[in-house]
Amino acid sequence: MSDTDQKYQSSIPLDHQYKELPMPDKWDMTDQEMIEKSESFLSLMKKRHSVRDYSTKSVPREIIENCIKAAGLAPSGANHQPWHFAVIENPEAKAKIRAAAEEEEKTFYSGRASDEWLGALEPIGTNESKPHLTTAPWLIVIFAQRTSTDRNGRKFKNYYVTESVGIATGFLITALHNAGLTTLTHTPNPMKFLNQLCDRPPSEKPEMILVVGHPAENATVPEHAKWKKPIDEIMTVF
Ligand code: IYR
Repeated sequence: MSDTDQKYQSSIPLDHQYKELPMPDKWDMTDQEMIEKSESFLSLMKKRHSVRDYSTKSVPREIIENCIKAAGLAPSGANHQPWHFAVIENPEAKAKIRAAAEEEEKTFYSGRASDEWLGALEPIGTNESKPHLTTAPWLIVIFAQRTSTDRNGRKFKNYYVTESVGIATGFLITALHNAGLTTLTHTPNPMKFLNQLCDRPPSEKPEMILVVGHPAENATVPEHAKWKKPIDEIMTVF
């Protein structure tokens, strides 16, 4: 299958000229209203946890689709939107991903990772077993497009791809949390097997698997994950 296959072609209009529009969706809020908004968003985000224990409870596809639409609104280099989200609900497809991920992870945990890396992971308690890849109702595999192909089959470059896909992934995780869902970012190492399993061209780089669902009744989180850097360490004011 070649990269220029029609199903992989980008609909981005490369012939657009600069034209300005009055800013849409402008709103006015008082400082007090904005403080309250920022506080309530902060308390929502404080309730997001990376969870590894999922229930098999199903999640309507419409929610996943809305959250991916929100991710697709992220800013990106030259507005090229260099991302693709492969969404997997089919149990056999999830089982294949789990088997391939666990195969790679076995090698990672039993020698490929340095002692320093394994030491850093110790407080998180991870290992090569990834049951959440089959229990959770949805997996979203996020692909980054270093290059794309236009409607005429011509290849063009994308810019700030890692940054753009990172921002879109942040939007997605936040949208899913806001919808009441639980997520885990999972990065089996290496990840190239995902191209074949998700039918994506070799020009795309799998960035991560996002596990999406409801937490199991007895779900736990590592205590270490509750430790967050204080504001005076992550912010300086000039
Ligand atoms: N890919 C492995 C290892 C792993 C690496 C980091 I960095 C993490 O924050 C967590 C896990 C795995 O998913 O288990």
